[in-house]
Amino acid sequence: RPPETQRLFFALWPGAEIREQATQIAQRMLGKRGKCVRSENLHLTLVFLGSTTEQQRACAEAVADTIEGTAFALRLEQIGYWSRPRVVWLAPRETPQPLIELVQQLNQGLTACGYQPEARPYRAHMTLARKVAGYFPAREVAPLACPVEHFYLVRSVSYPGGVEYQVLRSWPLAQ
Ligand code: 2AM
Repeated sequence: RPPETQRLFFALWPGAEIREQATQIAQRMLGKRGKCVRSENLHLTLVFLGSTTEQQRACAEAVADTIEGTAFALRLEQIGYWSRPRVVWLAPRETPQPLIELVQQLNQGLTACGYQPEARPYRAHMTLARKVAGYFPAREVAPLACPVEHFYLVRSVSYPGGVEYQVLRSWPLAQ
């Protein structure tokens, strides 16, 4: 029998207020176009681990324990559209240096756990809506200022009605 696995990822998880505001932006911009991500599910992925064994999970958590990250502020202010996955996202215009370093440290450490680092350059984004058909023009919105003081290990559980994200653990970033 193959080992049991969980679908995991490291993420930033903005507070409820920011997620509510992001949902309002999404609903205002998209109306009935596409399927808006529920407020409780809004996040920014740092590193997608995918299918993970118990052993790999322990390894990934040990890597996270060694991270020396710094807290930072995210300004979410750009809406964009990726036509291939058909998602509309909200993102910072510039990726803060501490965020770049956090993702780098995670990717570097995680190679020892048997993960293939993402080949594409990191693009911090919060997916607001999926299955958005047709062109959706990029635009700026009033910035959502988002203090980032932790990062999280999250499990994605799919069920017939959709997906649920379970936050498994959090790690603080130094002030
Ligand atoms: P997305 O929002 O751009 O779709 C949980 O599925 C999280 O992991 C989502 O934020 C999703 O990004 C990301 N994700 C899912 N599959 C992925 C993959 N193959 N590579 C990178 N990120 C992925």
